[in-house]
Amino acid sequence: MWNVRIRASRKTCVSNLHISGAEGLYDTRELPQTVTAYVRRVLGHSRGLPDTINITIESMEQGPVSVPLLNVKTIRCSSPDRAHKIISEILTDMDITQRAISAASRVLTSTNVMRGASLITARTGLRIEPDKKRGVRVSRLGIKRAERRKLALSLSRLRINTETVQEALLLASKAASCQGILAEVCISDDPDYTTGYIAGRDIGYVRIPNIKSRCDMHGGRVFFIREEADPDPIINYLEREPVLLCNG
Ligand code: PML
Repeated sequence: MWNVRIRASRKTCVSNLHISGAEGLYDTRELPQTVTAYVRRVLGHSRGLPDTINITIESMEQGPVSVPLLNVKTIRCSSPDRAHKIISEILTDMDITQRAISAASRVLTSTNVMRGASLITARTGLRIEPDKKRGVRVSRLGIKRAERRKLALSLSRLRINTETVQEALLLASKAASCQGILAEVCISDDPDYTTGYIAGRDIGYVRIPNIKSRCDMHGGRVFFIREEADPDPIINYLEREPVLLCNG
């Protein structure tokens, strides 16, 4: 199988603005149409036209493992304060300490948004990702076309069948299947996107509306990891091991 990744960006006077990205795992015969579809997608993005498009097509040495998608639910939440309380309660029930929750909160409310995720130890609340600026990227994941269609159907029934939800659910499902990870919390850095989520093997993918206020520039992704876990295999799994998601 092949991992296809695309990233589109545009230089501005202050930074290199990320416009959009996508990735998936594909058979050889699917490559030409996939690349065309990805390029079309980044050219049609609401953030405007990119001035650079990077495409990586990488052959996977190892076959993918199959991982079930998490169950999705959306809870009622009317404000960021309420969201913080809900998230704290869920994490506390998982024996994640207040210290770790506060460390996560600092990452998620920083406007210095990391490209990848922070890894936070569940008891001592230490950030153990090797590169604090880049974070850890969840990559080498995909879904077969028939499974994508089934997913689209079930999300349509919930009226949330968007690319954003699909991509976030795929990523969260791969991460939740990693042995050392207890939970994930994610807030989009898009100032117009105010729904975030908390996810984990036992709780599923729990969407939280109003996790931030409109126009807030902060966001990010954190993984709470078992205190005693070795970070290297976790990072290797998240970043490098191919995973195909399927409907459970
Ligand atoms: C959803 O609505 O379920 C997706 C929430 C998080 C999106 C994070 C992102 O920007 O990738």
